[in-house]
Amino acid sequence: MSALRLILGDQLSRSISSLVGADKSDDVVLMAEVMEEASYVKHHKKKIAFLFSAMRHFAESLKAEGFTVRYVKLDAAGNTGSLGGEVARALEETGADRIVVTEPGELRLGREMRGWKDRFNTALEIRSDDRFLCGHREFRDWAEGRKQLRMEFFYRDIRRKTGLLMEDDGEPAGGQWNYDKDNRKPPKEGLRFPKRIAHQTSPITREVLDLVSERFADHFGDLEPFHYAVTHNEAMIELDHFIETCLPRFGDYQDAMVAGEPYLYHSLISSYLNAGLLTPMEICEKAEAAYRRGHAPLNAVEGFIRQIIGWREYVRGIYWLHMPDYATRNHLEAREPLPWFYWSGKTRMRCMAEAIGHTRKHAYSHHIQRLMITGNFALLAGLLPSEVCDWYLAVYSDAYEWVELPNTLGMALYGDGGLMASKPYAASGAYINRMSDYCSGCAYDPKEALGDKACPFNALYWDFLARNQDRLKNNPRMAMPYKNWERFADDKRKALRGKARETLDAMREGRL
Ligand code: FAD
Ligand code: DLZ
Ligand code: SF4
Repeated sequence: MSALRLILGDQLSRSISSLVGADKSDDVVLMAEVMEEASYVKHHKKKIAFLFSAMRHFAESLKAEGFTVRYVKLDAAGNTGSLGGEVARALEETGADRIVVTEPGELRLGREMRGWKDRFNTALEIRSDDRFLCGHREFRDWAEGRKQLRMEFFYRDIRRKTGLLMEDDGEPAGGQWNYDKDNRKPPKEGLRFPKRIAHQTSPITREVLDLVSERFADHFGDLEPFHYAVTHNEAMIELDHFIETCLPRFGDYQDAMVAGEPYLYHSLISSYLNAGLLTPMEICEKAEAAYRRGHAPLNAVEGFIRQIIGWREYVRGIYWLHMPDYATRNHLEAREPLPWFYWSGKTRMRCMAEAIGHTRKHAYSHHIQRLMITGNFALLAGLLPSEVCDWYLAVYSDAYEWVELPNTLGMALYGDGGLMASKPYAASGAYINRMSDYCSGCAYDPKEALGDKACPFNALYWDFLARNQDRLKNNPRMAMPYKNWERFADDKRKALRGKARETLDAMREGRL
């Protein structure tokens, strides 16, 4: 009995469950670069290059260990273009009589896989993905009977379960679970950000870059320079560098934004973690050790660990609990098509141009840019959630539907009506001005809501409140903004709504 063990592009972990119990002398490991996965959305060129190169390096490391690996390159003769097609070919050509695979991260592929048993008339074993700290059943049990699924309570359970930042007496380190109140510093002048690691281009990566440049020329984003880590070792080097140079200030400036600085003190590990080059516990244990040896303060380390064992696990839980209908939710009935400047980056709004510019160049922007700049604009302008979600899924190298969708539809767009966020993350230019240095170099004025120079976020913010009043006014966390709106004279309210209409027209006509 030989097994065909399929490893997907985001399953590049030596500990992946599909390899457990593998027989090196009999089994065949299948990995395939296929057009279907590379184009179900038009992924950023860097994302494709990263994954293909990381897949090829991972395959080499398995071969070096003695596995028989059937690696199908995108341009290989006979490549059928789909995972199902490659499984069919491999079954036929290797004589394997069963398929072993770890469950995929996306519902779309999971559904297809479940059909393989009948389609190929063969035994099929779909194993759970134990790289996550919280399994599907555990999340369902946690969610059952709760009216609100707040991340904070879920996170505390995972802290207890993993023992991360816990003291012997069962109390959280430092006596508190969450130090976010210390983590909202605006950028002060003169902050200096560490230079990031640029990994060398290996011959494998060079070959992949040439392939991507030829085959995906019409996809979004700059392919080169390309400095991503593409192996576990390189990703570990990057993680160590983050812990030594950035983690101590990660918390303080987690919400800050600075022009020309795509990374600040962020870790840049999401692409590696989501593809499997790193695992959550190895990251968090290193971060905790940095706290225990006095290298990084608790607010930084707790904040960082919370993102990984809290937010990341929680959004995955939400995705699997509420799919497939989650993807179609549109609580605020937003209908506006995605404006072209999300792709071109050509807009006079400096904050948007910065966030989109970083995205084009690096297939990366940090969390607060995703949430409070591009996400906030989409929320205020009422952009269609499905188009916004497709954009986020395409443009970031860490994007897979299980993590992208809840973050975009739930957290940024309030499309799930408050399942994830206790209130919409709607903010005017004043917030962006406080948390960034963007506004000083912008064509618009964050202090103006009316007139030619008025910051577009301002009138759109008031218009957002006004048009969603029926849906949001009873939310206690929205009481203050609605009080402010109601304090305005009728004339001012009318003028603001008129200005919002003008702003949307300018957006549609490419004049923003
Ligand atoms: P850091 O700021 O250094 O954070 C450390 C790690 O925590 C990240 O690497 C990531 O693994 C995890 N993390 C932090 N916040 C979240 C979160 N909200 N959800 C899940 N994990 C989190 N993250 C993705 O991995 N893929 C996505 O497709 C994605 N889409 C997003 C879309 C929107 C609209 C928003 C608001 C957020 C999205 N995020 C996504 C979450 C977050 O923005 C990124 O994980 C983060 O910016 C990655 O950069 P970093 O590695 O430097 O993160
Ligand atoms: C994202 C991606 C891309 C671009 N290409 C491939 C590929 O050619 N082969 C593959 O096995 N996986 C790829 N992936 C990752 C898959 O899309 C991912 O496994 C599913 O979306 C499930 O998360
Ligand atoms: Fe963005 Fe408004 Fe500031 Fe310009 S003024 S950078 S549009 S928030």
